[in-house]
Amino acid sequence: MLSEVIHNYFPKSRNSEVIPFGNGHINDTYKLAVSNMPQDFILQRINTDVFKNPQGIVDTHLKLQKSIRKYSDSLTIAELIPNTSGNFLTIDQRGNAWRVTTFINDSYTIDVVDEDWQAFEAGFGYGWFAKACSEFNASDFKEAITDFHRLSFRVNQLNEAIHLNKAGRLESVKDIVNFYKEREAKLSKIESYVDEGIIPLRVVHNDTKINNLLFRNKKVSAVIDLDTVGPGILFYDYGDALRTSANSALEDEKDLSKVHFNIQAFEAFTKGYITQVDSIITKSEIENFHLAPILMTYIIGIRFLTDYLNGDTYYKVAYPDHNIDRSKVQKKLIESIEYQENHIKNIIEKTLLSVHV
Ligand code: ADP
Ligand code: GN1
Ligand code: MG
Repeated sequence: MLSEVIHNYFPKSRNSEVIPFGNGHINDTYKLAVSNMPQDFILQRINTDVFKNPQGIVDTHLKLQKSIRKYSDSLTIAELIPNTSGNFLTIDQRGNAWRVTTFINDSYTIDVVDEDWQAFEAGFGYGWFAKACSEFNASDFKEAITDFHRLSFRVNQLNEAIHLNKAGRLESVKDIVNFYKEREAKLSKIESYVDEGIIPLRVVHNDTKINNLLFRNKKVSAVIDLDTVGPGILFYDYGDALRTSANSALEDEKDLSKVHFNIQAFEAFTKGYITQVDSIITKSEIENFHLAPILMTYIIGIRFLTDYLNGDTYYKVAYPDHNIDRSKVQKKLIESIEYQENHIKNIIEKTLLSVHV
């Protein structure tokens, strides 16, 4: 299957080496080395259970790669490579959707921030991406997954999973379900700000976890995983990025005593972010930013919980309790954020509100 796909891109190549690559939860990712080609590639089977319109995400990627390079020499995105028919998407005989992009050399990903410069660079990287996308009109893009970050949609999915209890796991996670349920009403209000147009709709990344950035030496060098790029608010990207960039531990850490919201990393991220977005961000956006880490952590936390209750049909899992372990980490992070609420607000005031346009 793989060799058939590779042949579509490199018909003259005799040998190729394909190795599974990275820690993504959604697509199947391989590093591809082809004989006679000086550079390596990333080959990905797009998860079409998740992305129902793979051509749409390829089209979005092409739009970005046309314009985004002018924004920096030091930061980049991977470029899509056409197959021999000139298409950027290859559908194999079984109906699988594939794409090939350039491999960003000498780079690495980070899963846990353990030094402040890493968080600063993460903020710089996602800030750069926000600025580079500010030339686009949200109305020219479509959401890759409808209502992806809409809290009410995610809550409905959780309620349905609770009701159906497909995997028979509900009883064992009642306390976790209760934890999330208790916070639902308080967090719902942010959705209305978006609907009322108080927070402007932009083109944003929508999946800003820290391992969707590539680092080279001690600098951020690329923003990857562009599948979800489309309409959204800066709030989503800022909050979702902090969910991992300011987590003191892994997203699936079993020892919850290691998990807390690292306020120093949070501040460093915010400082890196504002160096890039200072010319585009507005006061109305910043005013709600203090709610972003908690809301985005909450949304991802209930998505992991929902998937656990449904029997692990969405995220890749390495073992049966993987999704509930991830959800417990988000729960612990939420508790830590709640505990430091005032401190978070103060840092945003000091770092962001003083420089807004
Ligand atoms: P998923 O949607 O499954 O998360 P990603 O597009 O994020 O898939 O890719 C998974 C991993 O593969 C990334 O976290 C990164 O380690 C690696 N990766 C993806 N694209 C590139 C690239 N162009 N160059 C180098 N590494 C990459
Ligand atoms: C998925 O694709 P990946 O692994 O970078 C997910 C995100 C979640 C994240 C949680 C399309 O991100 O929304 O926040 O897992 N992406 C999709 O780790 O659902
Ligand atoms: Mg990814």
